[in-house]
Amino acid sequence: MASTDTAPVKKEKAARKTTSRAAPPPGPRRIDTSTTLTITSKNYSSWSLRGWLLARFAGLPFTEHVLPPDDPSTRAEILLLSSSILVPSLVHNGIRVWDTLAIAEYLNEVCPEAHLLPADPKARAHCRAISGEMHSGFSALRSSLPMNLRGHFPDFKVWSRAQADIDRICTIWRECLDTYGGPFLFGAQRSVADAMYAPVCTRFATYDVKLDATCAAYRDLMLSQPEMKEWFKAARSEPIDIDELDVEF
Ligand SMILES: N[C@@H](CCC(=O)N[C@@H](CS)C(=O)NCC(=O)O)C(=O)O
Repeated sequence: MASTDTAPVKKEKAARKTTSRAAPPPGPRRIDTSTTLTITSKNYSSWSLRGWLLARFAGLPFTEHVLPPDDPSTRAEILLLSSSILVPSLVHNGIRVWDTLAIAEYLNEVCPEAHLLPADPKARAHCRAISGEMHSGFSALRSSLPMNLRGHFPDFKVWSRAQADIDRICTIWRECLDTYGGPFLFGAQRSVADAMYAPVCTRFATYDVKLDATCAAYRDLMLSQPEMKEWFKAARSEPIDIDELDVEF
């Protein structure tokens, strides 16, 4: 007799597609319904969050393609979209872009009116530099305080190398907020840098990282963005669980 025990699980784990539409930016725009952003877990995947926020900040309508990270067919499917076998991966007008920073640069080109990178060359260089620092650095923070939106570990003991990453991030934030006047890192407009550091804001909340008033206000502002609230809501209802990350530290 064929067992149906696994059928609901398989159904739950099937890739989910939803259309994500931000408020359109001013000016004419040809809507391309074939634009797709492939991501994985909304609870655990910080790079997925960055890519998704960048597309939303750009105002580009897109269809979400959410792949369950533990499904055996997932790696093969990601490989077709992203040569690095990593998400996020964007397909727009037949052009395939993977790697979060490449997606950010691409979105800045195709949606210039969104000003994902600041107009001023000095600020733009600064924005690229701190976004690059997030992209390639802070490995202690990333490995010891993994993104877990549903988790809350208030007594978490931060080890010294992760604390050094946290201190550097706070210095970056303070310099930006002081130089450009806030409330976002490069002033009134949300930029690539805000998307890059958004998962850090969630980690600071999950692990109750102690922050000064300036950095705490920036964290709270980012966590209260409508796009972040929408992402948190989806993360809460996500069926995927990675047990190792849900232990009490
Ligand atoms: N440098 C890459 C990092 C992307 C990355 O590490 N993505 C993880 C998800 S958070 C991934 O795709 N993992 C899939 C896997 O390991 O199978 C980027 O900027 O996009």
